[in-house]
Amino acid sequence: MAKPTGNPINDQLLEIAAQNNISTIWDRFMEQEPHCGFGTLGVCCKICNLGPCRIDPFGEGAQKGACGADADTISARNLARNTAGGAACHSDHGRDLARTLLEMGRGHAKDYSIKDPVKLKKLAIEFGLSITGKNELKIAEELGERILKEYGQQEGELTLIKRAPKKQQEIWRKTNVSPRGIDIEVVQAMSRTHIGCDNEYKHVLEAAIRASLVDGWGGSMIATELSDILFGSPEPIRAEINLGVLKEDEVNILLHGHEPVLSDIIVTASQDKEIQELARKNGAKGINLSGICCTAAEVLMRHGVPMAGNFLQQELAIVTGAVEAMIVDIQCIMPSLPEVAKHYHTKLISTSPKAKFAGMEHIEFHEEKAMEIAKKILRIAVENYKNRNRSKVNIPKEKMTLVAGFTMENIFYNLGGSFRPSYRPLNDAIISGRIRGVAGVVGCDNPKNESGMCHADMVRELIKNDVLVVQTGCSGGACAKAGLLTPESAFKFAGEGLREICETVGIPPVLHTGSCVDNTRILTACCEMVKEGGIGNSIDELPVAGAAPEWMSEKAIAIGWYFVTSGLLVVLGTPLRVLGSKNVTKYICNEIEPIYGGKWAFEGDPIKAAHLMIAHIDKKREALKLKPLMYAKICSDDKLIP
Ligand code: MSK
Repeated sequence: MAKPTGNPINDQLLEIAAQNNISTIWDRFMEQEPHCGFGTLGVCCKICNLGPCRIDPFGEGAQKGACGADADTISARNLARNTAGGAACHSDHGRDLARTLLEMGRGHAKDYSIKDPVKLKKLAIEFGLSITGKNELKIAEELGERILKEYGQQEGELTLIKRAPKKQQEIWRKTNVSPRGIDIEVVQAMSRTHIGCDNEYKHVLEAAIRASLVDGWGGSMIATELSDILFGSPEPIRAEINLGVLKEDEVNILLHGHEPVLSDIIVTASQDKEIQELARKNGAKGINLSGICCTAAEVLMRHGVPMAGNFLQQELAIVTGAVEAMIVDIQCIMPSLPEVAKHYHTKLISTSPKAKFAGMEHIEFHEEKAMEIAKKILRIAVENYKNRNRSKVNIPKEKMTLVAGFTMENIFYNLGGSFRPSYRPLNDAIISGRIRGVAGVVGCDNPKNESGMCHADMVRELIKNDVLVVQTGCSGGACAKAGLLTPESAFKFAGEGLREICETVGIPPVLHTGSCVDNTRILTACCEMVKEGGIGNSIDELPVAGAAPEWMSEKAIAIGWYFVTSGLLVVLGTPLRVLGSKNVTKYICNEIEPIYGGKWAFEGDPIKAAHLMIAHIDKKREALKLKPLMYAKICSDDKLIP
């Protein structure tokens, strides 16, 4: 059986899995140990068929691959390809939303509508369109076309780059990384890293940086904006989280993946009288939707749909024996799910034209027939309720309340109060020393760590030291389960200064801002802080830092890169796979800072990592000559942190 995960609910379900010979991610992870040292250090090259080649990290064996590539070239190329993979995923997510907007505007996707017309018009103007005399559908059509053109654009610059402070834009132009179009930079990161192409490591990393910038200031930012337009801009909303949200007497349907195009329609379809009636006919009291991974964040923020679990809990959700159907689209969906589901009645349904899973039923989703397909899937789930084997049901009792749904715009109001919609109060709180600074704690959960504990430990340490925390993705879920995402948690965990602000404004000390693509809300919030003035003229001057304590996906690498090259410190819980190259490690962890203002750091201990971020924030405060902290007290024993 898998070793204890540090999370009692997971451990309880893992025991049931073990009794039934069900293999989970923790078992398979252990089977992989010890992990390949060459791969871990980034010095294994599988790019061409001369290899696989590897470099001896101890300097005794081979120092060059068969083609002559050394550790610097190999690790830089691997990192660039990982970044391109992450950027591609996020950008494709944005592309699909642009296509939905376009099809809706053309009248082909009638089940969708414009939920935030103000944002639609604002974005259209930002993209250079005239909106005078045009109705919303026409604007949507033109905006969809205009955005899709940006994917294929071959020269010039991305439109949304202009949101960044002038200094960041100038740095990107001067260092030749300002992205031309979305697809070209991802393709070029792949072509430059082919055998015998780009091999000077700093130049190779230039391709990685460009690819990451098309994610942060392109594909992901587009995805966030268009989701708000199509599904509504989130507002703070109270909901519940953890596997205890599953219900004994209702049809439990899990929405898992990333793109809200289907999940949002399923929420509407689940309220349909015919579907509700069908649930009752099948003996259930109703339909209980809940989410896993970032799809969960999308429907949580906009509809208050509970979040059943994070990435690591997707198999365990099935092990509860109470799930009638899990509906998946793309990203972070384990291929192991059909194996687990064989032991239960759970139906697994894949829906994206981009992803099929061996052993899953595939019902392909198309926007033109959105509601029809959503209802078809719901009927399958509802009719499966009668097949639930009560003797196999083990729903944990634990669940927690959270408040989610903070955005760049509504933080604006929350921090300003209804009569002062501006970032002024936030900037003033930082200037006066009530709040030390802001930290973005984001990313996945990973069996290398203790199931989300790293997130919660890090965040508790940050808020204790008056750092306001913003979160996305599974990291937000982990902290919500630890009870950190309620206004009340300020009384329990926050330092005095941060507590005062939370009490006055009525916000939690930890703000959930959405899914992985919504990390761009953090970028735009940074831009607003700069615009508001008083705490720096560019992102790199802000007392802000970021972390991904349990990262695992390539998307996390792309996200980290765009934060670093936008000017922030990013601390990872496990290192990027570059340690086999001293030069690449030195470059991305030190030498890059004077160029872009940000840098990477690697620290496995979440408390020490929190103090790296606090030290960085303090350094920025000092450079800005801000007032001393009002209630400052970093425990002296924490001073051991560099
Ligand atoms: S879902 S990328 S495990 S945050 Fe976005 Fe969670 Fe990481 Fe997937």
